[in-house]
Amino acid sequence: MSQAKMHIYQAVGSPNSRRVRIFIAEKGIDIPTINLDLGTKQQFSDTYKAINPRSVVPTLVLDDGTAIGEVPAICRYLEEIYPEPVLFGSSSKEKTLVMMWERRMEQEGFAAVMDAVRNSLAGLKGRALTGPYDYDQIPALVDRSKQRIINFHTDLDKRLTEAPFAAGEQFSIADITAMTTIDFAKRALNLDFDKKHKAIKRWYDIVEARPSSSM
Ligand SMILES: N[C@@H](CCC(=O)N[C@@H](CS)C(=O)NCC(=O)O)C(=O)O
Repeated sequence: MSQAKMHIYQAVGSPNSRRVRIFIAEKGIDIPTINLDLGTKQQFSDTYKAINPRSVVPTLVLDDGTAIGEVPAICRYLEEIYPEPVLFGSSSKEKTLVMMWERRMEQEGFAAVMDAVRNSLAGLKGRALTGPYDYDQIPALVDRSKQRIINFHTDLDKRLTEAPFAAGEQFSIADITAMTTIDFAKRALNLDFDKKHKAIKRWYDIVEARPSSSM
């Protein structure tokens, strides 16, 4: 599985992998990719566990073999080595606001979708949380998670009446996480934002029109 030169392990249907794929497309760079099939549990092979002991994708492996997991950390590294176009903010204030909004998009949006999906899908029984340990599903969490997603849509709509993009004036990693969250909820739960959310619609049309959204 391992090879020299920077490369990335990912899975085609994985929304966390998609966040990184979009980020890479926005940077206009090309990183060799190794696809894992999560359905046949390739993430649990001994070879992959030696690379990412949490058995999750994506993982970025550097030329020297250093393995970087966690989407924001992978993107942060890519921002450091490919600074243009800026996706984490430019000034100290912008960088901090991007980090704040990225965390909010992930914790209030993306994590809620993940919880609803993983606690409801029959195929994920005993796998309610990703990672090396097995956890039973808690069906009562599904309704609460769906309510969290609806609240996320409401809060995102309000935010997008204040600023053109999630973190302010510029497109950033926070928009990538927000768009991935919206598409993930639509695809996996048939839960879209409401028609009354006009600010989301205005923003979504713009981010969806970027070539990176097809990643
Ligand atoms: N916090 C991790 C989450 C990674 C994660 O949960 N990835 C999912 C795919 S979207 C996974 O690897 N699932 C493997 C499994 O279900 O066993 C990150 O930011 O990379």
